[in-house]
Amino acid sequence: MSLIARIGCVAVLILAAAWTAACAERGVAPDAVGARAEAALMTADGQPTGTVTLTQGPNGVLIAAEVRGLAPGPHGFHIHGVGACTPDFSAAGGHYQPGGEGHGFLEDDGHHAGDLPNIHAGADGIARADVFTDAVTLDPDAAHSLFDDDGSAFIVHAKPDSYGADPAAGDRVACGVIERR
Ligand SMILES: [Cu+2]
Repeated sequence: MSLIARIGCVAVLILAAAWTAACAERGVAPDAVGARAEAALMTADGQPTGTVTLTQGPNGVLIAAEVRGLAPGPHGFHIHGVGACTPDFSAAGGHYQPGGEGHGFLEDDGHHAGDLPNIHAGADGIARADVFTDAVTLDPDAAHSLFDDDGSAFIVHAKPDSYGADPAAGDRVACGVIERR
């Protein structure tokens, strides 16, 4: 084998190793792609108030939300770290953060895996949003899985997330446990 061919082979091997490492880090196993989940949102008094659907893609999770009965304007919309909404919405715990980062898209230290952009309700009180994130996965075997030991839940807040270290999003007005579909 010529020297140039050998160098070429080494380069291919290095690229293959880098590609494998990048895919492992992202944590999306091929057999997890296409997995679906859903959260049925309810108000504090137990009334249905919307649905969030999640679809696992090869590079992250696509989240589609429709929430009704909101005050017009922006609302914090997060994945919280415990799959429970009872006896009250505090059961959902804080934001999902398997990596231990701080909160806020605009902070230097990264953000919680469960941080998501605010959703905006129109004058009719309905908010619809599509969001994509690679900070979480539906793959139960990955470190940043929404299906960890205690599950996960969506929370809609009364006020918008500040995107800073203190979310300041106020009361929890809707909650839904994330379940496989
Ligand atoms: Cu929240």
